[in-house]
Amino acid sequence: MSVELWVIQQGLSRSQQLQLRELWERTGKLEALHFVPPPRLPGWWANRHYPLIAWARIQIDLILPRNVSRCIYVDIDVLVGADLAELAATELSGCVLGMVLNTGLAQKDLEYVGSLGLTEDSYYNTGVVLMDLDRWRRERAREGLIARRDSLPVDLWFVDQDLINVYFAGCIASLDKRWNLRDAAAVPEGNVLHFAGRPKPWEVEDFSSALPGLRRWKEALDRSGIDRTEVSTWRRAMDGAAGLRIHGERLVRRYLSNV
Ligand SMILES: [Mn+2]
Repeated sequence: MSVELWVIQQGLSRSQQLQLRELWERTGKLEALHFVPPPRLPGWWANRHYPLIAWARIQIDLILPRNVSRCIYVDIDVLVGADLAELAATELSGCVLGMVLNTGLAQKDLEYVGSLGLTEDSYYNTGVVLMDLDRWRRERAREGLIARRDSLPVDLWFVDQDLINVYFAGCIASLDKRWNLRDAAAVPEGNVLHFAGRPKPWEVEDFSSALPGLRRWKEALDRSGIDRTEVSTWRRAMDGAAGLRIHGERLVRRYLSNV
């Protein structure tokens, strides 16, 4: 089976893109590779923890061509140790999306999820999403999601994840937890490991005392031959400026929603 891959990215240099292309070409299974920027959205949808690019998954029909009828969305903070072809063939039982339940929420998070009208048994993690794109387009999901955002609080703790869960509530196919295993102490074999919490693998300084999953991420990185390049000062400055603008937009939005 061959794979067509779209990388939703901002600020990857030419040389980084080339390194990634060479890495995937070495598998002999790459059909095509595309580097695409995220479509635009209002700045105030971002927050301190989740940049605007996290929302790109709700605009998937603007990113992928019309002839793509099914796709798997995968976050950046994962280590895939299972055959995604098996996930791609999983039955969605008439649902637009399939996801893994976001179990193990802390008490304060459970209360927050409750404020959205959801429970631990109806709140899914959006780090890995199996999507029926034909149905998504037919039901005009992007337009519906964007319209629904306006009726939710300005501050969403888990941004796109909250909106997706509220919007698709009651019609999400529940996937086996191995497709989005949020446990850095687990091993990747047979799983999609999702480093949803902290630290992120790229924030770990000393892997010798890190959890097994994180150590395996480092081994995979070393095998890939990809440089772990520092973010340039220019890029940091640009991100800082964008962060300030977004913070300003959020303040205005909060003010407007209170008057
Ligand atoms: Mn993630």
